Amino acid sequence: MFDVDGTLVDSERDGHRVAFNRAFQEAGLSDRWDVERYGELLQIAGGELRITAHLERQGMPEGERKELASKLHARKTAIFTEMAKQGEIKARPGAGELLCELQDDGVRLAVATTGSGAWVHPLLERLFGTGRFEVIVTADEAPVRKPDPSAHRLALAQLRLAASGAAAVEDSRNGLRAAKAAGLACVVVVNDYTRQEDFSDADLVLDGYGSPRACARVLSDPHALDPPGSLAPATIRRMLAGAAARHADVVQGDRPPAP
Ligand code: XBP
Ligand code: MG
Repeated sequence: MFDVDGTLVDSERDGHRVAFNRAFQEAGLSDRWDVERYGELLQIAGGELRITAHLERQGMPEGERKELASKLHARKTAIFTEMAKQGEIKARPGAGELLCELQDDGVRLAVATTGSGAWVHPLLERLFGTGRFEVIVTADEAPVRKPDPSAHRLALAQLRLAASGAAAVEDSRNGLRAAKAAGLACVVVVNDYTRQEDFSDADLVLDGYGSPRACARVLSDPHALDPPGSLAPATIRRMLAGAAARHADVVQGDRPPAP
């Protein structure tokens, strides 16, 4: 179950951030989010809430900022959708390869994102082909943003799977918290914006998907999964088997001793 922003695609710094700034400019506003400021704002999941928080910090009254944020976000969505359709947003290196390997291995693929459906669908279609994913949950279907687990839970329900039968791939603390709250094992593939976040409860943390030419660096491997320089289907399967065994141990431990 893949997240989109920052996980499957490199979309924040040169994608969403640029689209927000264009929307500000078109509306005649002098606000611009530089790379560093945008990194701070990423703690707020969801573009409209991100704009609202920014306007609130500037002291704009509630009624006014809600209306403006909604207008700006609608325009930002249109701009970003066009960027996605034009091929300006790139896949993270190795993401497409991993999807192919998983599919070849018989793994069912899904997306759980808190981005807007308007741009998620054309972006996935252009980069990976939407037919590849059995289920795609966006903010349109699960409007309460991560770290809320509703996107992951809805994807599980649509897949008709228990949490023990699926794994999440995320790039951020918010995404990891959402996946964990839904009961999923979770691999985090960090990027420059999320590298410093707290991933202590992740099942595996890598600095990329890795390839035979550029190995992924393992940042945390609490269950000794020992990935072979890349995130391989076998590693994900081992992670799920380990999570199931630990769960069985806990359930066993909860039972009163046999008479
Ligand atoms: C991604 C987000 C999104 C995008 C902007 O979080 O927070 O809001 O930054 O997209 P995650 P919208 O990767 O955890 O899903 O403007 O469409 O909200
Ligand atoms: Mg993300």
